[in-house]
Amino acid sequence: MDAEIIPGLAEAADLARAARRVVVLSGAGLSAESGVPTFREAQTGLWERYSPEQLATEDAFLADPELVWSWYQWRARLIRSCPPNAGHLAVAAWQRRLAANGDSLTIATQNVDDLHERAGAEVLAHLHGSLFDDRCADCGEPAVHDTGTAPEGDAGSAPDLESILRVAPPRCAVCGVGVLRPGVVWFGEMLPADALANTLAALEQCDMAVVVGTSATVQPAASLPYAALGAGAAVVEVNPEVTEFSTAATVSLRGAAGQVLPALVR
Ligand code: BJW
Ligand code: ZN
Repeated sequence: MDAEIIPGLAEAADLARAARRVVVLSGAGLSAESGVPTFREAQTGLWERYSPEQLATEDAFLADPELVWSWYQWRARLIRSCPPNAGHLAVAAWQRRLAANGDSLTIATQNVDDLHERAGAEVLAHLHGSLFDDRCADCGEPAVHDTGTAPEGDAGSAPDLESILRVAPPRCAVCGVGVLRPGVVWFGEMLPADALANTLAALEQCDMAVVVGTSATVQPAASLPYAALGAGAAVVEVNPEVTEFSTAATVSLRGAAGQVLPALVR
């Protein structure tokens, strides 16, 4: 659909033009047009093909560190091959424009990729961590190797777990005892306290929030847009599908981020 004729776009664009303190809350759908799979979409979502219980909990890692490490290495390689899309670029350009006027745009993302950064934006909070911030599973120290560029090679298609190329997680160079784990937040783990607190503080002071590309099902991230509403801000949702948050949003724009965000902030 042509972004210009999306219901609510004109109202949302007016809000965007007037806003001086913006928070963008992004989820996996923002990176979908870059080729990064989301989690819960029918057919293409990672949790349609893989079991989060087998891959995305601490117990899963303790039970089979090689399997979990190897799967996350595949995810990291895949993301390395994906460029930022028009949605990431629009957010980055909007951030620069507001900053040049002495205003602000703060990004808090649930995404473990680095596509906001590669689009040129500064990210306040990676609420669910990052695929490129490995740390020791024992002592917690960050990996000393450069994980920012480590996972190279062909990402290939989504691997079968039975035949995935198994690579043992490297041993921690700091304590020499533990092994490295991906720096992501698994189910049952707490979000980084500073990331959550800083995001809440930004939401409490913003005049507009944009919630883009999240199914709004995973807590506590799913509750964050309500903090902006509670502070009196307008909250615009961008998503091709209706979500749990749609009815609460000030304006809910039904469309893909790569189309809607450039039109919203033009
Ligand atoms: C587009 C688009 C386009 C498509 N443009 N849009 C019962 C038991 C145990 C725990 C719980 C429980 N009930 C609740 C909990 C807590 C749990 C939780 O919320 N679970 C629910 C699923 C039920 N939460 C946690 O455990 C969190 N920690 C916590 O709460 O600590 C306290 C606590 C401890 C112990 C017990 C209880 C509480 C941690 C959550 C960590 C989530 N981690 C993951 C994996 C990260 C690592 C990895 O990448 O593998 O984070 S799960 C996964 O979901 C990932 C994502 O960040 C997160 C959110 O997904 P997101 O971004 O919303 O993606 P999708 O796929 O869901 O949606 C995509 C959307 O995009 C869709 O709406 C599309 O329509 C849209 N879209 N194309 C715009 N082009
Ligand atoms: Zn260690």
